[in-house]
Amino acid sequence: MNFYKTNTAPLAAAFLAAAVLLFSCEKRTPKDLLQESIIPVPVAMAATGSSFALTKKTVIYVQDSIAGLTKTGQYLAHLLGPATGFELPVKAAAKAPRSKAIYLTTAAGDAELGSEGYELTITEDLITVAANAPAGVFYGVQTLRQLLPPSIESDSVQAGPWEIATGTIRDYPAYSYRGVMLDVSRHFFGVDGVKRYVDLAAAYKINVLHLHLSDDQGWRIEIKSWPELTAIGGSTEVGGTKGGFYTQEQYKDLVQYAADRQMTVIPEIDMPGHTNAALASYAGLNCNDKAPALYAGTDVGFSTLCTDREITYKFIGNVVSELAAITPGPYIHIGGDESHSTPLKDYIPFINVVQDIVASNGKQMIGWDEISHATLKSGTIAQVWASPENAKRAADQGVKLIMSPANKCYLDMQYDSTTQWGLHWAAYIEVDSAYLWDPATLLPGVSKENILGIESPLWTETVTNIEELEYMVFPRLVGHAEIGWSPAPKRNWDTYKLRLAQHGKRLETMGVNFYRSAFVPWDGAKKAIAAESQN
Ligand code: TNX
Repeated sequence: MNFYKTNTAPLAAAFLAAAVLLFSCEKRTPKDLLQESIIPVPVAMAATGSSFALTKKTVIYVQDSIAGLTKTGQYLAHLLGPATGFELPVKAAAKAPRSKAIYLTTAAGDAELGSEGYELTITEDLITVAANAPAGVFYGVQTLRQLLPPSIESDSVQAGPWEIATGTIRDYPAYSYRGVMLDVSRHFFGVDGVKRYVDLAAAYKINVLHLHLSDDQGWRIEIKSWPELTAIGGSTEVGGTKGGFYTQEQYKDLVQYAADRQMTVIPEIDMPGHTNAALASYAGLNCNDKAPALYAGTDVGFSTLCTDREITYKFIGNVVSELAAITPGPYIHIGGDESHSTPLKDYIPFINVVQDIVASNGKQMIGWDEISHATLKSGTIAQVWASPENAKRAADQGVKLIMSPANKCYLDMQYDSTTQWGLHWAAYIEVDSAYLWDPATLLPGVSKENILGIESPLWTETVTNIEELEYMVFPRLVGHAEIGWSPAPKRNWDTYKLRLAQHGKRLETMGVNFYRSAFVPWDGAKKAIAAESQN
């Protein structure tokens, strides 16, 4: 019998419609997707005015047998669990489910989205996060997270309801490199603290964690072939307090934790300057064969590896090869900044040799902008922090740039003269100033084509623990995240500061110790409501 060709069809359809109505008759709260405070602001949004209700019956489906997706599905379930009290199951599905589900898929088949973009479609019955690759799904999940009330970030059960505005979001990043740097040398930060930092940064679609692992004040990564680096060089930090270091196992664990959040770890070993901790550990790395004392101050520019000794290059070769073996990402950062005790005639050949060492270990070299004095390979990357001339010289050599201008990006710069921690040699950087710049137009001779992305470094001469770290990082990093992700024409301080104000509640619920800048109307919404109720 061909059911659809008989005249019972209209009746059957009406019956079906009635059944659908009956089973989905929960009243949906009208909600406007365009009113939501999403950071970074997405490329495109369209609202349909209703809402999806997350309940204990919601199921998270991941497209069959894609490993990265299952992890992201579980990540989402863990994210939603504590505040909702729901134990949402994560199941594999060959095709899109029909209702009461969140569906994660990499079958978007949509070239415009690239490898990190996503399309998030929310109907009354179904949420779909579609991308071309797991990273895109992960970022779609971060956006979805921001569509729930701030109380979703609580670690104890909250009242709900958990309603998500319906509509569609299409989104992909302006820059492929969106980084944070943490200096664990001046003050050491343990694995748990760094993991928290990774979690917070990943929530804003940051995809690189650059670890500044060595400096004058401390060597922080186990190198099995040179054990004194950590035994001696890792023992102290600024102020002379006890230092610390990561074992290779701990580092690998951190790398995996970051990878599960779509973040690539870039290890930095600073050279030929900023090396007192190494020089104190091995006398032979010094031109006079004398190991200096450990250094717990905050001066820069006084130390250098002995650039004409064979042992120096054996040392670097061993360090780079051990690091390369535990670093799946494509980059090794070799510092190269402020080598004031290394004459330029020695510095240039030194950087050229180190560049070859990094390449022979299958990695691309990153260095601070001073490396532009050397002859750079096409895969090398220069990180701009201070000098427009160095930036232009690197761009003219055809290499890509990471933009970290100190007067905009340095998270150790004080907000204003009253800030308790930090320095101000480059600038005071208020929350608006950190946001109000465009990497593509900042420097003469440097345009978007030259730029891989942006990175926000936190130097820790004055920052000693996670609470202080959070205060310096938040909320400026949130603005940097928007600069790195959102298209320049979509960025606007007047609308951003309102969205950021809403995120204050999120950060608070996450327990983040952030700076309540007077330039952001944190309680503006509350005031508006209070004013209304007085009328
Ligand atoms: C400059 S930036 C440095 C660091 C300091 C920082 C303090 C750079 C490549 N070098 O050694 O920690 O200033 O703001």
